[in-house]
Formats: sequence, structure tokens, C-alpha cells
Amino acid sequence: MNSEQLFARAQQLIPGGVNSPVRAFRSVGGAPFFTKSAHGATLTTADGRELIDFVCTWGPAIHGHNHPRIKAAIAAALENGTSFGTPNPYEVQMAELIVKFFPSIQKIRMCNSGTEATMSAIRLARGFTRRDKIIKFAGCYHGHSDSLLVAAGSGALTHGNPDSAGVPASFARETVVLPYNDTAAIDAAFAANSGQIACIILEPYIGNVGFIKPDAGYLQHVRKACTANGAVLIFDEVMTGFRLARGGVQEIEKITPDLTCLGKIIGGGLPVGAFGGRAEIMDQLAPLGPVYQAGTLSGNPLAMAAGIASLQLLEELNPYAKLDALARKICAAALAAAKTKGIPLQAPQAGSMFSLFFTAMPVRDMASALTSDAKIFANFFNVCLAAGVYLPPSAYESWFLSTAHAGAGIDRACEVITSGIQSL
Ligand code: HOZ
Repeated sequence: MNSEQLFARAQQLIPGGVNSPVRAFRSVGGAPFFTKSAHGATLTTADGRELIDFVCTWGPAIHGHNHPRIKAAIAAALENGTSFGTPNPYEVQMAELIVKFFPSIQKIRMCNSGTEATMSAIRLARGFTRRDKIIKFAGCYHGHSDSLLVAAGSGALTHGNPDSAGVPASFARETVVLPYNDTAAIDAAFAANSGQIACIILEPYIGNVGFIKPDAGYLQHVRKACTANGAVLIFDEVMTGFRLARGGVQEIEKITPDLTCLGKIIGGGLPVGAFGGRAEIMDQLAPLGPVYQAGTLSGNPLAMAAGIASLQLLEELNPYAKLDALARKICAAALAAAKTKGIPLQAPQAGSMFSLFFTAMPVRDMASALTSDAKIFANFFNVCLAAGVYLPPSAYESWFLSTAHAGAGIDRACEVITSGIQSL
């Protein structure tokens, strides 16, 4: 079956034909393609097309798709079985690797997705502080648990449901939503909710409303405010952990959060999440403490083996400067084309994450991200797709690069992006 036939069948069986909303292409128009295989920087569709992929399975594929080392690690683990329901040696190796690169993490618990990681970290922060309210920032997306689907980015924003139906108003009331990059708003929220805020959770560099970086000193202010008010600081580094530096944004910005959520790269392309941090907080988890969290497939041997191989490759290759150079090349090509054509464009970037916003306004929060012209983005997306370059199918998602993009892939992508912008 080709993509059209598969999508027709999928729509009869799966809501919207997809198992995660942003894949449905609703905001860019047209129907999604189905992927048959993926190697390096390329996806091969069910229609036999080869596409240069700037989604990288939404972050995990930092070494490119189907890397031989990761494949071999999964194959070796498979010889011993797929799931044990007991502790296994891989979990200890994974914990050692994470703790080595994230000095803020003294203890870590594995789970199965980023959503589980953030949901559990919040429960833990509430259990530790014995407080109920949390602070999150408009446009930050931390997975799809109830208290976090308030002013959420990613697919929730893309499809017009940043405050999801099905979240009880009483739950949402416990979530205080603030604009990102606004220090005064943080101080005001702590003053208005004195002694009630369990934690601040944020993507330190946002990847889910497009890519946005903090103003100088902003994250330092967040850290200080949490300390001063006895609130737990949770960095959601599901996207940025091991992607922008081995130790994530906290290494780049030299900030020590209390808890960190991880996922994506640490699973090497298999389903994984993790949350960890100060031992004093982590030891509140069952079986040591009163905060409950569990999972049949947590620490799954195949996922651990894939993740360990992915992290070991990062340790060996230290590819961050190379990835940064690739991303800069694309952003520079896009900005140059936009300037020639007289189209306003912003291209915030750090390492292998960036976004193109079609707006004249510097993008530093959700409100400014929403000034980006979504219709222009949709045209641009479709022109690039027709020319063999697959971008995130939403104006409000980050692009991701892999080491496999180096060479011909990046040159071809720059050509397509340049001509795509010139055609708008
Ligand atoms: N929420 C993910 C992007 N921020 C998309 C996941 C997917 O569709 O695979």
C-alpha cells in the first residue's frame, strides 16, 4: 500500500489516522507520508521517495537513523530476552552514564516516555514539598499529563488546544502559567502564592513552540527564585539533554536544577524516559519514600542497550561543535534567502536545534512565536517536501539535526531551503 492508501485505512482505525497529532499534517495541509525505513539522514516513504529528514524522530536520532552501533547493541541484547520484570545490569550502566554527565543528578529513575518523566517529577516535587501548585510557562510542552496540558506547546498548540479538554478545572487551577523570559512574572507569582508553589518546571531552552532561547540571566533568576521560595526547580531536558551538550542546557548555562527529566536520545530510538536529581528528593520515591511511581517496562533491556550505545557514541565522538556548525549553515542560508526576498525571518538556534519563524519580531516567548506567519510556513513546508526535504510539520516545533546530515545532505538541504524561501 502507498501512503495515500495507508492513510485512508489508518483514518478508519486510528483517530485522525495517527498515533500522535502533529504527524497528521493538519496545520501544513495535505496528507502525511508513511515511512517504510530510515537510514542516516534519510527517510524512505511507502511511495519510494527519499527525504532528507530534519525531524530526526523528534530528537532521538542524533547519530542519524538506524546507526549500526545502536542496531548491533539492540541485536546483542535481544539474544538475552526482551523484558525481565526484574532489575537488569543495563539499568545500572545507564544510570552510571547519566550521572556521569549530569552532575545535578545523584539518583535517577528510568520510565518509558518523557510524559512519564515530567508527570512523575512533578508528583515527586509535590510529595517532597507537601505543596500542590506548580509553575509552568506558556508554550512549554511537557508531555500530556493533566496538570501540564495548560497553555501547552507542540501539537496541543498546533491544533488549537493548548488547554486540553478533559483536564478538570480543579487540576488546571493548581497550574500557574507564566510567560517565558519574564523575571518579574516569576517574582509576582511567588508573592501571590506564598508557600504554595511546589516547583517550577520548564524547558530551559524551549523546543515545543518552535525553538526559543532564554534571555541572558533568565535561567539564573529562575534558579534563585526557586531557592528563595523553597520550590523545586525541574529542568525538562527531554529534548535538550545529551543533544545540545552531553550535560544538556544545565551544563551550558552552569545551572544546577533540583530535578531533571530526560528522554529521546537516552533511548537511542526506543521508548524511554527518566527523571533524576538530588538524592534527598529522589529518596522520597517508593520503595524508600511515600511518593509512588512504577512501570512494567521501566529499564527495559532493549531500550537500555540502545540508549547506552547512543550515549557511548556521544562520549566518543563529542559531535556538538560539528552539529552546531551544520545548524548555523542552514540558518545562515535561510536568513540570506529571506533578506534577498524581503521576507521577515527569525532563526533562533543552539547546537542542533533551531526554528524558522516568519516574523519581524525577535522570538522570546509564546506570544512572539505566534506572530510567525503560519500560512507562509505551511507553503514553505510543502515546497521543501516536494523537493525532498522533510521539516517538522508545524510552525511550532524545533528542527533537529544529526551527525548524518554532514556532507551532501546539508548542501542539498541548503539549496532546497534557499529556493523554498525564494519561491514564497
Ligand atoms: N510531541 C512531539 C513533538 N514535540 C511529537 C511526537 C510525535 O508526533 O512523534
